[in-house]
Amino acid sequence: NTVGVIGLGYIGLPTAAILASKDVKVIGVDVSPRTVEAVNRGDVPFVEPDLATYVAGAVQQGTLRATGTPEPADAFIVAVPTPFQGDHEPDLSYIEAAAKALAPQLRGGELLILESTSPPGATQKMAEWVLEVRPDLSLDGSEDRPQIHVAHCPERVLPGRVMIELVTNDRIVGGLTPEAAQIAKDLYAVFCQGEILLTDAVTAEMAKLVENSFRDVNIAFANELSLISDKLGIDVWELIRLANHHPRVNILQPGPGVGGHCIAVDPWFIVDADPEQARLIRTAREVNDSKPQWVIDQVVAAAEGIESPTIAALGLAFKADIDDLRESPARRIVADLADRLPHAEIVVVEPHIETLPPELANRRNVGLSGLADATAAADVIVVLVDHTEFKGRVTSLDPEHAVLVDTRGIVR
Ligand code: SAJ
Repeated sequence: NTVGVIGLGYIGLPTAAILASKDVKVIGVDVSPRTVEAVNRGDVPFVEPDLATYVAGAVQQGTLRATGTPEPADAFIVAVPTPFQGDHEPDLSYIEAAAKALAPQLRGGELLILESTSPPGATQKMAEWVLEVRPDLSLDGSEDRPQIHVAHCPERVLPGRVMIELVTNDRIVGGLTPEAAQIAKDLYAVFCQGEILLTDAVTAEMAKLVENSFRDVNIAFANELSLISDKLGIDVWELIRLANHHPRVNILQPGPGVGGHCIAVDPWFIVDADPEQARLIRTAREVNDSKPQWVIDQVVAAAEGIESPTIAALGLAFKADIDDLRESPARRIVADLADRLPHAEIVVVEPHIETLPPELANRRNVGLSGLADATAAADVIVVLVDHTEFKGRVTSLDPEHAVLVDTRGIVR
């Protein structure tokens, strides 16, 4: 059996590599020549624990190779980006391009899986794009036209644990037909040890979006509590810790905003699908998206009256103990502070990186430093990420010496 994986990014490449490690012949397809060359050398163009070992092994065994255009295969897995555009409308252009690129390779009988996180109806849409190019095929074998089997199998792996969670997580498989779901299940069973649950395509699409929206709404609740607590002069971390002693209460943690490329994006797909009724989901997004501005205002207020303040910003990553800076609220907060306070010196402490990202590196008033130096010199300390390295090391600060804005509650 041969599987074509379209899109060799954070999800496509791990999936291709794990299938190839199970002796499935995998042809990885990517529009970036850099990615294609890297994979064919046995290299990985981004950091994910253990992935490099899998890729190098599979390329050496001859079970994985990469190319720029799709080739015939028994199954195709589409794992391309689904960003949003304009007023948070899903942009399916990458799915459309992938569908139209693989369509000419179909002979009939193939399995076609959409893995990208997608708005409801995207799997059906992908099938329609394929049939536009190939009106000689069908989804149900009607009029004696050869059939293709189309399903949606959203990924749910946590960055940093991808190679483990690909194997151990339960998996939802939604078919445009029950037969398509069953055939897709057989493919995932090659490497997935979790339960594989069958449903229809739209339910599978929504399940993925709902999982991330659940988390977003609950983080928004915590973030809203942090604003109310600030106004009432109480410690939100103590408040949540106490409330969570109730056997049926489990409040998440407030922070400087919600980052990453999933939780801050996926809820908008539900809002776009039903703007009138998705009121809570939209409000949660707005609450979380407005949190960075609130943090910026707090830091600006703390620095007021100091002629050329030094601000220590602890953390740039989008969450604790990773080096991933994409869609990070901390990064946005530091950039905005540099604009708002041109006379301040902002000293960033981020133990997981060696150089600042470009938009911060070329600013005159932003630099990178170690924790001890940064906090010793600071007039204001803003904690943006709860990295393990910071815990217990910011506690002993003298409040007379610096004002503390702790968005993660690590200082007790
Ligand atoms: N955050 C808080 N407070 C919390 C928990 C998280 O402010 O109590 C913030 C984090 O700091 C971060 C953001 O939320 O900025 C997202 O972090 P996360 O750890 O909640 O999630 P991701 O984006 O790393 O991964 C999520 C996971 N989804 C769920 O847990 C429901 C993962 O399983 C998905 O596969 C992934 O999204 C995805 O690709 O969709």
